Amino acid sequence: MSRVTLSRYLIEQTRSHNTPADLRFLIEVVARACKEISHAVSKGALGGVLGSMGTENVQGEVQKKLDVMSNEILLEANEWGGHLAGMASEEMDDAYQIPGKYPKGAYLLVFDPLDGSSNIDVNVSVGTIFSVLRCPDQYLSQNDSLNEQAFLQPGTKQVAAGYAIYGPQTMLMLTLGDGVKGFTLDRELGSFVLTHDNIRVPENTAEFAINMSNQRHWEAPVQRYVSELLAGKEGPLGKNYNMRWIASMVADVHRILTRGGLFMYPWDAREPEKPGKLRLMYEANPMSFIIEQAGGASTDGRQRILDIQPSSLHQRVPVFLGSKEEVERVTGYHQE
Ligand code: P6P
Repeated sequence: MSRVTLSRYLIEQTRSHNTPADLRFLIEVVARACKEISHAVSKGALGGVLGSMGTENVQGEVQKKLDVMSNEILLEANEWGGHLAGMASEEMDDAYQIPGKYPKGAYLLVFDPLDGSSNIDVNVSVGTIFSVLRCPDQYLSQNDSLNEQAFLQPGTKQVAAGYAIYGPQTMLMLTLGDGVKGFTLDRELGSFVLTHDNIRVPENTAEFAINMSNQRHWEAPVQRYVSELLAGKEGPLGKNYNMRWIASMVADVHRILTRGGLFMYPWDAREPEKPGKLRLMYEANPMSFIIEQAGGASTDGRQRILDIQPSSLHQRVPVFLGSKEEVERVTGYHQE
């Protein structure tokens, strides 16, 4: 059987689901940028790209050289194409305005250019997370600056979401709202090839992912639930659980997408004014869209993450996502 590349998949989606040409072009451009990021990441010390910039991003996090480089790769790849009204990134305080010399389009691209970058210097998988929204008509203008309000849409408004994971293989996981597809980068051809046609998250699991060093800071219900997981067969859940924590959301979510599991980054008392560590617009929303499209569930502990009405570009949320049964057990939240 001839191999289905990302380009062929997108063309066939256009025929079967009327995927707009500009959206198809957007995904192709983002995928190409991810190939360039993968190449830079894989060079490591040989590319002079490890280590920090000595600067901090809007989150107050130290910026790695590859954070800034990956951000620039995505901006430069997308700004000229005429498919975007604007961009927003974990690495930039404000929305990115499309330069006046280029035409604007109808989509908004939001991304974490290099998630898990604290792992780069120790050669652990990192990734790029992206989310695509339509720009509301009232904000579309070829001449005026894009108002940041245009981005503040609930996750249910996403038209596409995906991530690239730079691990032993470079893969692109993508949803256009019609299930989740996985593409593996064939480095010899330079093409993403469809290798996982219809990904489903197993409904139940015996594996959870959380940073246990924060346990004393969690709310009581989360502490109780995690202690039940640790109690294993002898405990109330009646089965033994395994634990993984890579501290790279892309890698932890990819494992869950592949073999099931529960990912948790709860609110904790270290920074009580912040509702969590992970960012809604370019981490929680795209990952929640993907997980739901694969039959999983995703909540902030009280409501469906995709229903949250954002109040700011870099808003944070608690995240509980993965195998539906486990998400429901820990949060009492029911995913339709
Ligand atoms: P901690 C990476 O910095 C990140 O944003 C996610 O990719 C990851 O899941 C989380 O933070 C790890 O956080 O507190 O365990 O280092």
